[in-house]
Amino acid sequence: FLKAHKIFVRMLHQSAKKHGFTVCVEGNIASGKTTFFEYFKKFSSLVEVHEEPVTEWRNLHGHNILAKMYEDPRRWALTFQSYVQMTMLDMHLKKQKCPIKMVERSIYSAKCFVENLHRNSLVLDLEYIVLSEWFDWILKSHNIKVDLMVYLQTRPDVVLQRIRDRNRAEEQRITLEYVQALHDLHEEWLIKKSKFYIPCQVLVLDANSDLPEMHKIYEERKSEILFGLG
Ligand code: DCP
Repeated sequence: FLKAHKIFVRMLHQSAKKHGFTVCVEGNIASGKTTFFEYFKKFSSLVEVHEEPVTEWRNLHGHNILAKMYEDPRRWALTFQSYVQMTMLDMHLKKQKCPIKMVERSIYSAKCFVENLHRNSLVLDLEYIVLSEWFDWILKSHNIKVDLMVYLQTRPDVVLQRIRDRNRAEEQRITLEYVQALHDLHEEWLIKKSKFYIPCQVLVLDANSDLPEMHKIYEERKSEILFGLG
């Protein structure tokens, strides 16, 4: 098994090295992006992982901007989302050192959150316009390369249960309606393909199962995830 594994890793290495491959991992809140990365971190010579800087969002020069956003979205959603947009751009522009770069979410999925906030009047029309102008300018003026999006598709009731179980202080106010709305936007975007721009092919994985089952799925689908859909 070890020998086969080594050969597999060498093959992946050779192929990905030629091109440099970028994978963005998308999905609802608590869809299992962190677990996904835990699995792929074992290919450390091949894969570099760029996780969302949630720690920074919780402590930005001493301010918990994530908490502020949930406490008073009308006041803080624009501030939070403009900072998220900047941190996403930073992740996209980070120089790639390994053949495969994995990124948690993307500047594209930040749109789902902004859209949801706007639909619920938590960002005003003009705030929405300013964020969108920034977004369009970023895409026009930077080369943001994404080769594959992995969509961890989950049921809203499943993610809500995970949010309750992990019990992050900032996320206590999240309701089923909120994760349902984010779910619907992800589905419109990545499944129906009727909303927002998709920069590449999308691999959809059922991510409702528990951890051991998810690891099995990643093991079975790893060459598609690391190489793309061809
Ligand atoms: N968030 C947000 N707007 C964004 C990105 C994130 O409001 N544009 C919020 C939602 C969560 C927190 O930030 O409360 C972390 O978001 P993620 O869903 O991206 O990360 P998770 O930690 O939930 O990922 P997972 O559990 O899938 O590993």
